[in-house]
Amino acid sequence: MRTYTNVKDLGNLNAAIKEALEIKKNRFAYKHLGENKTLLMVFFNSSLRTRLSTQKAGMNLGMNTMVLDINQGAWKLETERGVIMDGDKSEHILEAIPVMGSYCDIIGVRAFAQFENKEDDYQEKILNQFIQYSGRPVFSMEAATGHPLQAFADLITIEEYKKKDRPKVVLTWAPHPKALPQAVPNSFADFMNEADVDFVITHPEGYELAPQFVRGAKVEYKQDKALEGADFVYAKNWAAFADPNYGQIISKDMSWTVTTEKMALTNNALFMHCLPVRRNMIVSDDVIESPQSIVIQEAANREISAQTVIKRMLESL
Ligand code: AN0
Ligand code: CP
Repeated sequence: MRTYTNVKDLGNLNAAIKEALEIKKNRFAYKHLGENKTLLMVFFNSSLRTRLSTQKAGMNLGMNTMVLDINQGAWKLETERGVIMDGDKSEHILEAIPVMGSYCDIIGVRAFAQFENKEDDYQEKILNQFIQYSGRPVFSMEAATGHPLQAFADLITIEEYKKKDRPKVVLTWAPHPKALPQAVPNSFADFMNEADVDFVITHPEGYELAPQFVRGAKVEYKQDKALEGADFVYAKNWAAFADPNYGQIISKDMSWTVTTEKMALTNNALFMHCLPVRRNMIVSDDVIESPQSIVIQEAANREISAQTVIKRMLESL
């Protein structure tokens, strides 16, 4: 595997889930693969889970791991060609990327949507420059439009906890004080559309996601109706995608918070969220602390999704 940015990069999804569950049973079985190999993780944005789980995955595989926080201690990077660099940016990304590539064997990149220009975000300008210029296999650790390590971990979690063959999985928008990217819901939809689940997306009008991710999924504007019979409730906030409101908050409707009353509409559903989560905005204390909440188990599976992807990349070196 040379790139990991979306569900298609995994090939056969059932085979990928099977491989992940085998890795989970014995996570040190492939320690020889990473001997004398170096993983570089480059962060343009903050992280708790991705940073720790991906580093742990690399270590499980016997790799040396290095972390670079671009905004803390590295030179500020210019990302556009043709700019006269007389401002605060000391280095161009077109030198920085091949230099980073020269010190490692595999690169993970976190570079969120900047919400300045929809085309730049949806063309994945930063991630694609790493793919093009690093000379190394590159995986997304949440880029502008996707978070495929999260969605793969989510799918593994659903596979582990489902009580029926084709569970109903509901992705629900929920309120949040800040404008958040569409990366997590995009990738969740990308994966659920390929998985053996009954997938429904619910959000207030105006929060429609990009059609290339929604594809054939059911979209229901009434949250209560969408939640009926749900086996999994996956909550997430995102800012508007549709023009002219791209990147903006158009509603903070607190009636969309996932509460005990909302969970009562479901088929005793399990509650999921990628974390970090703002309590009593996205989800009530009672729901996230209830036995129905599997957010911690879901986060733990980030180590497994990362390890499956890095293992495949090591095998392709
Ligand atoms: C980020 C987001 O919504 O994309 C990261 C989630 C994994 N969340 C925040 O910035 C709070
Ligand atoms: N879920 C997730 O990616 O968390 P972090 O932003 O803490 O890495």
